[in-house]
Amino acid sequence: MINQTPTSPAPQFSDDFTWGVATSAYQIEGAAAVDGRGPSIWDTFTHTDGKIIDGSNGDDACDHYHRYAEDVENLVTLNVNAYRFSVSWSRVQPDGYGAWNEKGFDFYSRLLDKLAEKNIAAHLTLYHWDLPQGLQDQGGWLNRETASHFAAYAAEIARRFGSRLASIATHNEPWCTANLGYGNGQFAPGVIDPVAALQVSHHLLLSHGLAMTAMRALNTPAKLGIVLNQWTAVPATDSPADVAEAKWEYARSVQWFMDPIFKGAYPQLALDRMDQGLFTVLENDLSIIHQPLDFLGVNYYVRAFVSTDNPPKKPEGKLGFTDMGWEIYPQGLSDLLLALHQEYQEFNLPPIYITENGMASADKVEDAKIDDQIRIDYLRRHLAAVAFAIEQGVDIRGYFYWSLMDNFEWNSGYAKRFGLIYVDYDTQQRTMKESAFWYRDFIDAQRRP
Ligand code: IFM
Repeated sequence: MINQTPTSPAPQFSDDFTWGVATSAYQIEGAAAVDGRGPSIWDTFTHTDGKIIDGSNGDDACDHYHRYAEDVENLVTLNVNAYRFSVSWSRVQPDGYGAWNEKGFDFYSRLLDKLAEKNIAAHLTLYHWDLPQGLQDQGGWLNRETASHFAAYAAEIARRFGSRLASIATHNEPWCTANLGYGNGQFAPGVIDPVAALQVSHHLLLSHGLAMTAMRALNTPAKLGIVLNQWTAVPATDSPADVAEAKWEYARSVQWFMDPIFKGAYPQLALDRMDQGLFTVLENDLSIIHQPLDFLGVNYYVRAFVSTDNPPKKPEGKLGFTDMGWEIYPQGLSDLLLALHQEYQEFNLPPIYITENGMASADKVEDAKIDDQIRIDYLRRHLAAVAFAIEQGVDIRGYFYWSLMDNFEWNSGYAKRFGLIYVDYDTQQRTMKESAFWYRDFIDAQRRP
């Protein structure tokens, strides 16, 4: 078991370990209608009454579009050697099909230049939830054609930028796109239809496969993969009902995306509990989805604590809960990594990057300082969990904290702060939190002989 006490000796990672922070386009860029960017489903959603808790939107966000140079300087201060960001599809192709927008590409080119100048490896995500509204108007991810448009967009990004990128991930957390975007409607486009969510999850996987094929055909030097949000599913009690429910939860969330990619089939346990007639999978789809990856991105925030009681049992939360109400449970990260290793190693599991891990806390500026000890403790414990998994033989190559700076937290608006850097949204001033200094020093200590 890992020693989760904060006083345990700091783990030592290899010299070539990737240390990074992550962001996504809609959450930080702002400049929503600047230089020809087309609207995305998140523009539409945030401008619909009642969808975002604090009534806010990403029109300005962190104004990263104009302040990217300062933000890259902050990456340098943080000591990271990698930066994970996403491209706003509608910035580079306003409708999601048809004409490209050169000014949009120019922005990402400027960002890549700046990162290269500072020797920071660029890890690009193609789709972090912001579908061009033009494609939503044609049915969005429920329309199979969207997968082909996505592959064309992927190829264009790889063709233009592939040689300047360390990696390209097709999707970020397709589970969220399907289940929150189309299942419970909490995210854009706000559809509440679990059957549609199932079809969307398949089209997302199909689009991943088509994009991989298109980018491989270009021989892009960037490493290619996908980023999945994952968790272990822990039964609340030993009762057969809770144990069965936990297995089902793991099958429908984690294995639902992992199995088609690595095994070429949807998990039988999940299929057994759903009406297979509900979604359409064409004959070659699974062979398109099932192709080798150069890396797997794992985003970990919380375990699933599964109970059949009504209301469901809650975990004790010995280490507390984040400002999102998510249990702080670092052991879940090592448990998850070991479970993935065990199940998928024989199915060509590639090197893993922890592409997101982080917490929201109710940070306050006091005497020009943000003393977020809770985040330091969170980081320390989760890094210990990563180190433990590496010791156990899991091939993990990097860790990206979510997020570089506070930003637009989807339907929670600006109320939830995940950043290492505090953002004052009135002035756009960035201030390093104590956790930023801690992360900087931790990374520095890893590089010492
Ligand atoms: O902010 C999100 C991010 O966009 C995707 N993963 C989870 C984060 C925290 O909720």
